[in-house]
Amino acid sequence: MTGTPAAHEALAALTLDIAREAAAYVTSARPPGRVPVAQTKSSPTDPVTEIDRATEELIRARIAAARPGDGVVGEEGEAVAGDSGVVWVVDPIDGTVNFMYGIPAFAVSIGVEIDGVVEVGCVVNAATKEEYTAVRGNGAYARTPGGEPVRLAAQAPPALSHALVGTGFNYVLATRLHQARAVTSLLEHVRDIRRGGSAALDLCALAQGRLDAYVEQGLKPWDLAAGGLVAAESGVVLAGLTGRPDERLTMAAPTALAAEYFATVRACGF
Ligand code: LIP
Repeated sequence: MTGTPAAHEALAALTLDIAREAAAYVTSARPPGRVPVAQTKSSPTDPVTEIDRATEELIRARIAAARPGDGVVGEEGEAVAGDSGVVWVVDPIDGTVNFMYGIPAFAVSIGVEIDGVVEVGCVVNAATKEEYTAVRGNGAYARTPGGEPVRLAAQAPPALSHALVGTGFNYVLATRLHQARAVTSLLEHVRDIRRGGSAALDLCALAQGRLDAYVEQGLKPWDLAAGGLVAAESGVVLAGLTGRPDERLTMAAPTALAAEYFATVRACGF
């Protein structure tokens, strides 16, 4: 039953409901000024706030109430195996540093895997309430508050030299320095870069035509699951250094640009 189109659409509706509720909580719970750090993780500049944790608890509670046999993999809590074949991949606040500083680019990102394949994705920018949704094989859509869903089709620039590239830098210094050197090389080949601070929103921006390409090293499954499906369903090709996108490297570009862009990224030493 979980594999039918009707089941996917029902999962998509539930995912959007949960993401909307979580995004509303994120903004309602945010105090004025800078949000205090509760703990750091991979490095002293890799923060988690109490609101990250509380938001993931809210999402997990809604999933358990609606679909008690499903598994959950989340950024802030222990993995839950489940026995339904459905696993929820959750980043309660993607762009935590942006959230801390009050930069309006932080998102609730929820992907839903069925038998190991992400079939549903939802990214809600908690600051702007822009929503991005995708069901595998049924396209990707963006919706602004009060508006109707608009189907997304990624746009390729006229040439690689005109590509606006989204990227990010890792919390771990050694990885960040490696990325900085590679981005410096890449800048010789493209228009410019933008560092938005949320992988999920960067991938949705690519789907929406606000970026032409994307590259980042160090993404976790919860950074990539939902935004990666939105991008793929808008006509974006995603790849890793030697195959599928993963933590080692995630590259993304519209089909017409992909081969040249991927070769250039590899040549720049990412
Ligand atoms: C963030 C990613 C972003 C990356 C940041 C961080 P978080 O996830 O979405 O692309 O550059 O370093 O990893 O930590 O805010 O959930």
